[in-house]
Amino acid sequence: MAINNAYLNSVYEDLAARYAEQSEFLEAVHEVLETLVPVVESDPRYEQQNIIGRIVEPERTVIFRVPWVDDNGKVQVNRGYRVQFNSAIGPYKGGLRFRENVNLSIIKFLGFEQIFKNALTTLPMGGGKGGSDFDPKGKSDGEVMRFCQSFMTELCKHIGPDTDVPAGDIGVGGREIGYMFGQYKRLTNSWTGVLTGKGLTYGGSLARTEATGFGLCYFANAQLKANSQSFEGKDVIISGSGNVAIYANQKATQLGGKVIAMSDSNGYIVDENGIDYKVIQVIKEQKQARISTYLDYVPTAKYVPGCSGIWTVKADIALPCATQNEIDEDSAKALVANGVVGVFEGSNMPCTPEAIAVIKGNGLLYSPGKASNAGGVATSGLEMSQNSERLSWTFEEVDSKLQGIMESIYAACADAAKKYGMPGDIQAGANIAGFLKVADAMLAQGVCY
Ligand code: NDP
Ligand code: 2IT
Repeated sequence: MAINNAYLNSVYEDLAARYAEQSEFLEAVHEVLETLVPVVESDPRYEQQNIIGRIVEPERTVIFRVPWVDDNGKVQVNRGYRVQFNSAIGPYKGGLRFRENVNLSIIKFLGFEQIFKNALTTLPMGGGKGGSDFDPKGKSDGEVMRFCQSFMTELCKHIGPDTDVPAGDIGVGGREIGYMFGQYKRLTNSWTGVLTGKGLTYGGSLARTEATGFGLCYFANAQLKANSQSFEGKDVIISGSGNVAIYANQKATQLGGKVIAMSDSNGYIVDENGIDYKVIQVIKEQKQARISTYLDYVPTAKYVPGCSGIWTVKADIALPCATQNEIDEDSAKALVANGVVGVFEGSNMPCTPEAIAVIKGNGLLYSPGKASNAGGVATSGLEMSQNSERLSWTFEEVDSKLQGIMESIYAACADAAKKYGMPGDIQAGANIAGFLKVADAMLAQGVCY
């Protein structure tokens, strides 16, 4: 759909023609640009200095071969990516995703979102993202280690504690970070905080594991509270059963909600008595098993194959925490029909544009991932601070900083939305508040990138 401003629309059209095959990237850019109309119309410098044309193009993109030897002695080849999108306000920062469907479009959409998300955290971090079309699922520990070592053998040339600091994302957890950190150290002969999400014995931060899920619920709680609501007594759907989903379950439950449905890429479970996050931890973190095995622990629960049906479960709050475009228009309609009060995004870009229109059009509360899932990268920023000062903070210290950051992100989004004439529109507010910080830094630094 055309953007209602000639300059923004021409930048988008140019991008759409140049990168026609990058559908996820174009979706993410369009979503941001259409909310920036009042911003570029209120300050001519953004157009004069072509800030939009610059912000949609990565500063640097690295694509590389990742060869590794599998357990049968066969030489495998995967592709590695690192998109260094924007360093105006700090070193590039963002996760690494290891999943079969990873391609340049997906890494660029994630890197683009990361620019605004990182700005919202108030910490000095630029935007970047990387990954590979390698999937650790079904691979042995040895295979994962050899892959991670090979991946880092190239990536180490492009990153550094003051240059670019990767972390985890889908398919990259503590194990993968550990193997990559070890290889970086060996290749550079230096111990630095070059990755976040590290283990607690070697520079990791307490509460980083929990941070994205906890942060999501702190954000949702702030938005619910501003609308005279809360988690108390509410039934909650959480898609996914990975890092973000597990700790979103823990915090939503602590805040008085009951998590009745969770999923993986094969199907979903429904347990009307409430899903204990500790059971999911055992299934996913210890056994690397499928969510269907939940029935071995709770035989009264129900398992349904296929992922999208989870949005038809009757509940009050939806927390998508799996992947992009997991809620389409029909799923959004099902949420509306079931009387859901709010959709708060834990995953990156889980709602399609059509789904967002249905959700917002029907008056549901809605928070975009770049605001409500920023707790993960914010706590990565806190890990970087601890590494720099060679100290570790307590769980309570990190958790309370996280909570403060999430509440201030909510306030910044709400304020920006109000200031630009869209009160209550947290999606527009997030894009505007994130953009203003980065754009003003780019203006101050001249045409350097
Ligand atoms: P994990 O790899 O720990 O878990 C991902 C979960 O999502 C798994 O349950 C996985 O199922 C499911 N999933 C993945 N792809 C699909 C798919 N195509 N359809 C249905 N389910 C799917 O990843 P995270 O929890 O770390 O990440 C989840 C989301 O949160 C991603 O969008 C990520 O970008 C975002 N995010 C993560 C942050 C972090 O700190 N980790 C920070 C901010 C955002 P299966 O087991 O079958 O693969
Ligand atoms: O999408 C994200 O914000 C992440 N995967 C976390 C990035 C980070 O650097 O902690």
